[in-house]
Amino acid sequence: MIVVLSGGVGGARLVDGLARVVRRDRLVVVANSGDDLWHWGLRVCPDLDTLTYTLAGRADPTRGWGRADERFLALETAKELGGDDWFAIGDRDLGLHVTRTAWLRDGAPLSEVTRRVCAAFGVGPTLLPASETPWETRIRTDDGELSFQEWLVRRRAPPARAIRFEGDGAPPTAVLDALDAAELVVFPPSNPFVSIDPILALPGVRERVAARPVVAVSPLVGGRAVKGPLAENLRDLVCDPARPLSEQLVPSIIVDHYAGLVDRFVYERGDPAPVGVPSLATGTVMNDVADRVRLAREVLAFAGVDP
Ligand code: FO1
Repeated sequence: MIVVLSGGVGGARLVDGLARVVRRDRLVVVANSGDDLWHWGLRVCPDLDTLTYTLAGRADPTRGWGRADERFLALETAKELGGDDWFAIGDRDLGLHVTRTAWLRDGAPLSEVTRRVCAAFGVGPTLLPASETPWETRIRTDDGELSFQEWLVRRRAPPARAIRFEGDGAPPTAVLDALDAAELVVFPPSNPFVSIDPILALPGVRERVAARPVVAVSPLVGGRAVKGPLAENLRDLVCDPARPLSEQLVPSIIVDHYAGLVDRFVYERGDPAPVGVPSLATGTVMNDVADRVRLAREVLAFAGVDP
């Protein structure tokens, strides 16, 4: 079994590459639940949905999240009425949230709801939410604590002073079983603080991951995050204000964050090599499907695992 712990866009691209090279019954993908929210009275699970849409070939190719060929007529109505319009839910996407919320209200666990969605959309690998129950990432800012989406989307990522996870998070049994059976655990190029850490913080996860071979792919390229607020998180949470940022936003900052967990590290060719862990320098930016497949093959070969 190959188990991937993933956030949204960056993670989903490598997951898509892995899904194209690994036998479907050998790949388990665990989606971060910390970004999930109630919006318009509906349960919305952005990372789970980004992975679902990407694996189903239905993701919007430019935004990376939400559906391709999307329209926002419901959002327009909400705006016209003076309702909440800061979080852009598209009409096609809305259909998933309505259905998921109804199934959850009928008593189905989130993992079962996800199984039904994946079956209907023809998703091959097993996709699991990291938590069956709400497990929210909370960001402390100078103006108080915010939920993840309020912080990222509504407030446009003001400096994060601390991050914590709130709720009675509970991984589905299938997540723990998959980790127990994992030949390899993969951390794709997702944000360590707000995508991977929320999964690792769930009961039973970190110790299982630590007992398995782990390969991580750097989410930093040339001192920048490929997508999202990672560079700002690093600057605000771990960098030394007395030293130039350019010296610090390098792959080793990610390796240090994952100390004790990661056995092998893949990073962008041309960036400074991290110390203390076997590493592979290659092209980590995935602009098209060929890049996703090539990187997936390279990660597996470097980890010594057959697809
Ligand atoms: N990201 C935005 O920047 N603005 C949005 O309005 C927005 C809406 C949205 C709706 C559904 C969904 O699944 C994702 C959405 N995202 C939006 C992306 C999301 O905020 C983040 O990219 C992920 O949570 C981080 O992985």
